[in-house]
Amino acid sequence: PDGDGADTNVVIETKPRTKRPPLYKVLMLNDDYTPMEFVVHVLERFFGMSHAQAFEIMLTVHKKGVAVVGVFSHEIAETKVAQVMDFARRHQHPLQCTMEKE
Ligand code: TYC
Repeated sequence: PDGDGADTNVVIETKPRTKRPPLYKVLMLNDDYTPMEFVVHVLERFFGMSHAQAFEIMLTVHKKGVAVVGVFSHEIAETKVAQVMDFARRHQHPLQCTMEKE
């Protein structure tokens, strides 16, 4: 029935995969000069943390050198980093904030 034998009825089965967008960790880095209260304020203001939460994370960064302060889509992570870096620069603090793919 297929004439010359060419297959005219190939079914390619693929798993129905829904691809989620990659997530990015926003990291806060320790330094020797930025005041602790400033970092706490940044975490409250830009990451919606309570004062107690913010203080705890700030101390983790202070002691360990770095901590994840949130996980977001690429666009939101980029915005958070830019907001923190701009706010720190405007207050002349060397605070560093970066992002990396999860
Ligand atoms: N190490 C700073 C100090 O002793 C405090 C600090 C904490 C700075 C967290 C940056 O991301 C940071 N004043």
